[in-house]
Amino acid sequence: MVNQILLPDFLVNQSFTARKLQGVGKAPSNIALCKYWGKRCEVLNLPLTSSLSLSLGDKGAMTKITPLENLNEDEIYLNDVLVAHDLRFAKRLVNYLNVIRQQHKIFFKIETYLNIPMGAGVASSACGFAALALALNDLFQWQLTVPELSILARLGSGSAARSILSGFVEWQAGVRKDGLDSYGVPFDKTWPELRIGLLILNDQPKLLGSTDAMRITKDSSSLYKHWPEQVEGDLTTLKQAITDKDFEALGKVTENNALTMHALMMNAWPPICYYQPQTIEMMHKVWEARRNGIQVYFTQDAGPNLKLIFLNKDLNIIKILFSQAEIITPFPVN
Ligand code: 2P0
Repeated sequence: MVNQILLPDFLVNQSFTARKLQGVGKAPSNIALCKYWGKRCEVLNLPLTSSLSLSLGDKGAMTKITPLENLNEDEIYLNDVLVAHDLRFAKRLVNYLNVIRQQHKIFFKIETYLNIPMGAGVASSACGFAALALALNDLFQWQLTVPELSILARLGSGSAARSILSGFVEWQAGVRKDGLDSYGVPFDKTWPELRIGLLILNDQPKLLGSTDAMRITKDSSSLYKHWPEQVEGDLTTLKQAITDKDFEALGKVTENNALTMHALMMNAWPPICYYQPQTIEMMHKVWEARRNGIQVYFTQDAGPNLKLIFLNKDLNIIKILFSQAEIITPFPVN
């Protein structure tokens, strides 16, 4: 078992001399249609199963990283506001940078800009760590490949492995202990008619983070043993649905995959329940809409908010039924 993060092989001989004044990286957020839930290695964020996501178009993070002269700690800004070092956001960034810089005594000003609602469960850690990995690569001009960038981002947060790419992305679980085969690969299809509706029902920070929730589920849910088999089937069905542009199949598998993930959590001990009354209320509203012939489905991550998935042809009715939804266009529309 790996319990300390070693620098990935591809960075060992790289230079840590900045090649420009500032490195910049930009990455989209993503939502999983087939979820990542459970790790085979917590230190390296290696998943037990592969997962498949859809990136959120121009919604995500932009990060600028500037080496600081004569300072011996990092300066962290989020949307132009200085972040105190004892906050979770800052701690995660500093811990991540400590892994990357290892023995090099080099500190940074890190400026992250998010254009997604904070605390809305739209994977701000995914796009944040992906943008940071890209910014480091730019600053030091490492010329890393896409798999290497994905691995680097994964060390910050698992789902960040998928945010290095855009569109549909499969994060391959891999089998290697060092994780060098666990990275995002494009599933190279577009679907410009797809729309995502973010339903922010509660923006309070969650009580239990994903890392802990995954561990509790994996260790205590008697149903968890069925999860890898479900994921395998769902990945196959999703890829076929995307290839065929079969929206009903895509919606059904996406919604069922999320509900199954939450069922595993309810089956864990202590039980984990990310549902709030408003979550259930909105699920019923989605099901009612479907009974009335509207093709709308939802997915839910480690929080109470729902993400609707529908086609542009139903945009007007969705805007009426779910007036609070923020509409996202994942693919460029001509
Ligand atoms: C996903 N989630 O596939 C799943 C589904 C939430 C529910 O990946 O511990 O922030 O940093 O690897 O990536 C959220 O967990 O967890 C997540 P870590 P991460 O999108």
